[in-house]
Amino acid sequence: MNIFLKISFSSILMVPVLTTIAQFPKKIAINQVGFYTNAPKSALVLNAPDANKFYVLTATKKDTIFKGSLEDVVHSDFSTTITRKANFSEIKKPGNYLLYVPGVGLSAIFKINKNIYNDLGKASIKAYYFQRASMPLQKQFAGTWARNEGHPDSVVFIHTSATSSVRAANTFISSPGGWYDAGDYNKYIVNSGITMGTMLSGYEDFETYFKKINTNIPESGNGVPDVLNELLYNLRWMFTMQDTDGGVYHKCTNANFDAMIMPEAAIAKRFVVQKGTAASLDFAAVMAQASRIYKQFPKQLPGLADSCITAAKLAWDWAIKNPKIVYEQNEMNKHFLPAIVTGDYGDKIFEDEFFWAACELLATTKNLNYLPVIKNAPIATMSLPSWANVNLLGCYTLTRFKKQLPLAAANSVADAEKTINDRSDKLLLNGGNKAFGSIFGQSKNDFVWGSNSVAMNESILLINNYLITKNKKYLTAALTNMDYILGKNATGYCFVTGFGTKPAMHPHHRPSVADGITDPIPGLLVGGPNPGMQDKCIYVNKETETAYTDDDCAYACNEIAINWNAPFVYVSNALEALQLKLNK
Ligand code: 9MR
Ligand code: 9MR
Repeated sequence: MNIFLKISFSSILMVPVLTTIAQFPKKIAINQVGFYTNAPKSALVLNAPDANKFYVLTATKKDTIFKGSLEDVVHSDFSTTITRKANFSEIKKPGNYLLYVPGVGLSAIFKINKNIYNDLGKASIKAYYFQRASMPLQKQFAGTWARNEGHPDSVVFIHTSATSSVRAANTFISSPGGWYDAGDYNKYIVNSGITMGTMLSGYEDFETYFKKINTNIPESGNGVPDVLNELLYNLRWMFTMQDTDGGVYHKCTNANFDAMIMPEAAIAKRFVVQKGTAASLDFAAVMAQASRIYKQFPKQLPGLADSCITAAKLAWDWAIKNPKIVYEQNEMNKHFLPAIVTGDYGDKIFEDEFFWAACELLATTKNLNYLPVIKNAPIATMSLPSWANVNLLGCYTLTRFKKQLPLAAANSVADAEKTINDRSDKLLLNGGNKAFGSIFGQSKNDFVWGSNSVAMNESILLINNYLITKNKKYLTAALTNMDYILGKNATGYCFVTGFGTKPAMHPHHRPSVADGITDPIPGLLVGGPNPGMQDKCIYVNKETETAYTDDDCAYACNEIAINWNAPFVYVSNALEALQLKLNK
C-alpha cells in the first residue's frame, strides 16, 4: 500500500521517479559468495529510499547478530538506480548469514569465512577444461557435463589468405587441441595471447599457492601443477599455428559461426587464415614466458622449454621482418575465398605487442637485443590490458623480475613500476563508483563488451601494485570488484555460472545451450553490462550499468570468453593466496 501511495505522490511532483520505481524493483545487491572474516563487508539496498534499518541474521533466521542503519541515499551516475549501503564489516565470526531490510526483504545467504574464494578459484581454472577441443570430457572429470569429443582439427585447410611456397592453398595441416575461444568453437591466437599471459603471470606471482591447486583433470597428479597442465593444453595447440617461416596464423576457424549445437555436431570445414604481426608477437610473448616456467619441470616435460623459446624467437624474427601485417577481415574477404566471418580480433596497433614480447623475451633470455624496443616504448602512458592492448603485461613482467633483469633495463623497470603505481592510484583517487562502492564503474567507458573483464583487469593491476608497495589498501580495493561481479551490482546477478544464489543461467555458450542440462557449465564469467547491445536481443533494462540480460541470445553481454575468465582466474586465486594479508 505504501509503495503505491509513494508512486502516485511522486508522479505528481516528479515523473522520472515513477519510472525508476516501476522499472527497478527494490532489492538487496550483495556478494553472493561471501566475505573474508576480516575484510570489509557491505551490501546495497537498491531503489528503496525509505528503508532505514537492516539486520544480519544467521542463515537459519533464528538469531539476529547485528543491527545497523543504512547509509545515505546515493544516486548512481550510470542508471536511475539509487542505493543505500548496509555496512556490516564488524561481523567477523565465520558462518552463514543473510540480511533483512524491513520493507525490502531478505538477501541471498552469504558466507563469512577464510578460504572464501577457494572453490571459485578452482572452478575458474576448471572452466578451461570444459573449453577443450579435440578430446572427450569424461564423467570422472566433467561430471554432469561429460560430452563427446568435438573438433579433432586433424585436417585444417590452409586458407587462400595463408598460402606459402611450402604450404599451398587447400593443402592441410593438423591443429588439434586448445580451448574454444568463447561461446563459439573457433580458436584465435590473439585472444589466446592475453589469456595465456594473464594466467602464466598468475602462476609466477603465486607459485606456491598454485602448486597446491588440484582441479581434477586427466593430467592431475603428473607432477606438474594443474593450472600449468591446463595451460599446456592450449600451448600445444599454439605450436601448431606457427608456419615454417616463423609467422603465426591469426586463427583456426570455420568460415561462419556454427548454430547453437554441441561440439561434436559442429563439423564445418576448418581453416587457418592469414599470418599477422599481432598473432606472431602475442605468440612470441606467450612462448617466451612459458619457456621459463615449464623449464622447472624438465623430467615431466623434457625439451618443452627449449621448443618454446625456439618458437618464440622465430615468431619475433618474423614480426621484425613483417612489422605491420594487420588482420583486416573485411579487406581479406575482398581478395580471398571462402569469406571468413567469425571473430575478428583485428588489432591495428602493434607497439604494445612488440613491447610485451620484448619484455618476456628479455626476462627469459636476458639478451639485451630486446632492450631497445622496451626503452623506446611509451611506458608512462600504458593502460589497462584488453585483447588489443597487452602493454601492461610487459610492465608486470618487468617488475616481477626486477632483481633478475640486466642492469641496463633498470630505468625501464623503474618506469614500469611507476606506471603501475600511478594507474592504481588513479583508480583509487575518487574512491571508486560512489553508488556501488566498487573500483569498477567509475567511468562510462568501463561498460564495454566484456565489461566484467575490465573489473578483473583493474583488480590485477591493484594486486600487482600491492605486490610492489605491500600497502593493503590496494588489496582491499581489488576485493571491491569481486563484490561487484559476484552480485553487488545494479543487476543483482552473480556474473559467474554455478556460484551465488542468482547466477547467470543462460550464457551465450554453445555447449551450455545445447547440452540439455539445466545448469550451465560452471566457473565461467559472463561478459557483463554493455549498453552497446550489439546483439540486438531484448533488453528490459538498457541503461549503462543495467544493460544486461541473462539470455543466451545476448552475446554482447552474456557470452563467456577465455580472455575474460583469465583475469578472473588471476584475481580469485590471488586473493585466496593473499588472504592472510587481508586478515591482518
Ligand atoms: O556466437 C557468436 C559469438 O561467439 C560472437 O561473439 C558474436 C559476435 O561476433 O557472434 C555470434 O554469432 C552470431 C553471429 O554474429 C550472427 N548470427 C547469430 C550468431 C549467434 O547466434
Ligand atoms: O571480446 C571481443 C570484443 O572486444 C569485441 O568488441 C567483439 C566484437 O568484435 O568481439 C569480442 O570477441 C568475440 C570474438 O570475436 C569471437 N568469440 C567470442 C568473443 C567474445 O564475444
